[in-house]
Amino acid sequence: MPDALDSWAAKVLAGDRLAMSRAISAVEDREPEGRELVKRLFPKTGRAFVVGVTGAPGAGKSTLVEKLAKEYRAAGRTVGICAVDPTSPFTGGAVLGDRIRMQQLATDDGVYIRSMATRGHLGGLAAAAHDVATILDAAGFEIVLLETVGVGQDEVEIARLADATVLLLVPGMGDDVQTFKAGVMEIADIFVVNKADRPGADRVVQEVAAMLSISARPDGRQTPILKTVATTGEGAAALRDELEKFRASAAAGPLGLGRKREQWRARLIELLRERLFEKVVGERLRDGEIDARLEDILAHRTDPYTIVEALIDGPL
Ligand SMILES: Nc1nc2c(ncn2[C@@H]2O[C@H](COP(=O)(O)OP(=O)(O)OP(=O)(O)O)[C@@H](O)[C@H]2O)c(=O)[nH]1
Ligand SMILES: [Mg+2]
Repeated sequence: MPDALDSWAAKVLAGDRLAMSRAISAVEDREPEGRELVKRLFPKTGRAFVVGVTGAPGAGKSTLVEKLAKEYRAAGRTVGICAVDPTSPFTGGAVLGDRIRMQQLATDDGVYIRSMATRGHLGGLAAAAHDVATILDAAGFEIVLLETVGVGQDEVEIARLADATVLLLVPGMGDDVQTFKAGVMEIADIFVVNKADRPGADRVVQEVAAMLSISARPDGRQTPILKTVATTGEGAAALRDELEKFRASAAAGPLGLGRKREQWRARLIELLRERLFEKVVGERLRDGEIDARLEDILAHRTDPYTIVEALIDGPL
């Protein structure tokens, strides 16, 4: 007999907005029913093209995402948008700004927009974003745009789950192109130099090109570098074209499959880490346990390795 979760899942699959919003809240809060829902939706997913849009705070991600969504709408595609904001939960001015900016899109039935904050839960951002992508995919959105702020681990995590990752740079970042290099530049499938109406855009393009020339991608593909003015929409059509080109090439070959395999491997390991940690914490760590153990370490009575081993392997 179908249970409440089955009918909830059926509503998500039918594109019911309220059911989707509740589903996203559930995975955002890492609630068990969110997991149960994802289990039911998963077999119906795998069709959406998930695009991660990432870059420094204020680079113009939301503005560009909105324009890109319009381009996809003009091409008849439905678009689900999720703006992940790890830094300013709930009250973030950026989130409010996004809402206002995207109001025009919000009246379009072929678009769904959601902002998400991580609320400091275990596993956090990437884990929830992954499930949100699954929900939007299940609800039938053909294109899923994930906006994420940050300059490090977050980008890498989003890149792991996206089918294509767009990295935004802006003129006037100075040495930032240098700092981006470590670990983040490699995740870009497409570079976008936004705010190209400002001086210095060409220099950024040259810097990125120079950097790319010394570190070729393992797949030998030339990473495109585009210029955009997100506020006017200039370059958004070209970005969509590049994304579609990338999609066609990546999906066609074994490279795309290899990427998926690695993404799911990383996802599985991440989930294992999350669940094992929850299990150990739930079963073995009593309130105050950590502090009690800390006393042993601070007094140099017991080393931290022994304590961890005792917590994991020792008697309950
Ligand atoms: N001159 C100019 N301003 C832009 C351009 N794109 C965005 N902006 C402005 O830059 C500011 C930040 O834009 P957002 O789209 O909110 O940037 P964001 O990267 O989403 O910001 P966060 O989500 O807060 O990290 C806004 O005032 C935009 O109007 C552009 O191409 N040129
Ligand atoms: Mg934004």
